[in-house]
Amino acid sequence: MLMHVEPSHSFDLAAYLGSRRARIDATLESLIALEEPRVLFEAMRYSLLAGGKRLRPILCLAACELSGARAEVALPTACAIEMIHTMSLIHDDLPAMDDADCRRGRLASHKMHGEALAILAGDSLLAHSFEVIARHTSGVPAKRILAVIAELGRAAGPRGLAGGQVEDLTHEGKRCVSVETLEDIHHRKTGALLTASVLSGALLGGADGPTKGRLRRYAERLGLAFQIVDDILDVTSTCEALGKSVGRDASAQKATYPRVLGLAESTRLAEALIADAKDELGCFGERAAPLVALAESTIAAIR
Ligand code: GRG
Repeated sequence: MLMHVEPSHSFDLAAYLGSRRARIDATLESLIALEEPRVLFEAMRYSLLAGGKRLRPILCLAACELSGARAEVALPTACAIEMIHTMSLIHDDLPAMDDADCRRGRLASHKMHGEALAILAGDSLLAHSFEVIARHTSGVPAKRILAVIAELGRAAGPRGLAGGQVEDLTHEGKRCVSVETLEDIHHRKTGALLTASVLSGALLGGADGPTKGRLRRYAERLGLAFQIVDDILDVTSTCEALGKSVGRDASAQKATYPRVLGLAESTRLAEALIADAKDELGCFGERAAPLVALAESTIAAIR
């Protein structure tokens, strides 16, 4: 039976996030130093070091620690995951995709560097991410590293991000999209990389089967809730670099939870998913405090 998990009031999430982000940002900075061709490295760094929340790498480090290893073991993989995520954001913003002008409070990569360089910066980040894992991970059996590479390759490819994006584009503008289709799109576009982030940490940390199962279910629920919240917040998003409300208006054409279920039901569903996600971690007690607090923070913005 699942234990109900109450919020951990003693856990200081803000301090935790601050120190984790600082560690991740410093490592990312060192992993992509400026080289030739300079314009390419500048474009990679422009998007990667633009100050995202670093949720996926933080999840990876937290899952590694919960599984019994030092977070440091998973640091190269955590940074590689942020590279894959950033690559997907750059390509998502392209005119052929969402055609967005802004990202992370700045001009989108193609608006700043032109389309060709934006595409190549994304491609380079994706390729570099796997090189980083292979070259920089140490103190872990090679078998675990291979399993991580397989997880992340799957999450980025046709069964994950790329496939989810195709599904999303296919359904764009359609009046009737079922909840099942929507769930499938979101599982691939958002859930796959979030889940792979948590599982990679678990694999590197040496988690046993039941722990991996619980972490997977936690991450799947969190991933879906995260996307529902993102859809809800989309309605009010703004771009400081342009000084105007953008509301990611490509999403006016997109299948989203608020459009299919309405705002109230979407909010209720996100809350229920987060409660389920936390319940998966009940048996780990205080060890799961960071992951529980992260799950709670995901829906704080819509409460
Ligand atoms: C990876 C091969 C490959 C292709 C990419 C373009 C594409 C295919 C997929 C799009 C995936 C995408 C952009 C999904 C949206 C996920 C999402 C909710 C992004 C926002 O994440 P946050 O809020 O952003 O964590 P920050 O900026 O904080 O990192």
